[in-house]
Amino acid sequence: MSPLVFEQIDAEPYAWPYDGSFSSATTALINIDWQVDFCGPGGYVDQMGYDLNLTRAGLEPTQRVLAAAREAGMTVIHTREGHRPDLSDCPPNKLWRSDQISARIGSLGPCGRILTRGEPGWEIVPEVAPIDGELVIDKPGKGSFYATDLDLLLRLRRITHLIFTGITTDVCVHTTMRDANDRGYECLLLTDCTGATDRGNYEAALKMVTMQGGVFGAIADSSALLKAMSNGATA
Ligand code: C5J
Repeated sequence: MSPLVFEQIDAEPYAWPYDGSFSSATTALINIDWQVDFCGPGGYVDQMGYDLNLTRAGLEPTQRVLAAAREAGMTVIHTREGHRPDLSDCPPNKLWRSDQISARIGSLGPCGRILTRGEPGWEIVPEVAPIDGELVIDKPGKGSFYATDLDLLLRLRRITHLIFTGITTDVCVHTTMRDANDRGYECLLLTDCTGATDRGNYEAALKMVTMQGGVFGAIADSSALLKAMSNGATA
């Protein structure tokens, strides 16, 4: 498939990307932690007592973006937060904290063992599940670069631009976007394709991106991205 080039999109605080256009060959869509544990009934977030409507809100627009990225032949990457069944990659303080809020990592809940690889709660929800050929990154932490081969995979594909969806905005999405920005990737976060366990945190996390002229990149509604992607031209 020939690469497609797309024009800059309406974004805050600058038209994204900074370098004028983006290409299906050098841009990756990164879907962060769309797992049952973070947005499904009986999962980790539900066990902690947070409102699932907040973390599920971005699912529908993300489905549309995912379909457009697949059609354009963009690299699509999914991430999953979770630990080895023996919890040998789970820092004791993370384990302890989860216990304090009655959602101990590795303990049995309605969706199997909480935040544990291979369990039903750890799976990506069907609406945005990976298909054959898409990359899946398993990570023990909040950031997607820490203790994973994500950076290597991106560099080998000569990816320079990253578009983010996922949950939660203020935790795994932010940690990953900040790290990606430090590594020189040009980042865009889709505001309607992400959510947090708290509305104020979601809003604050979006605002933080826009400070200092785009301190970690830019934010935009998925409609702006889809508009640009519907007008792609071959390079
Ligand atoms: C959290 C995540 N919130 N995926 N993980 O613990 O954001």
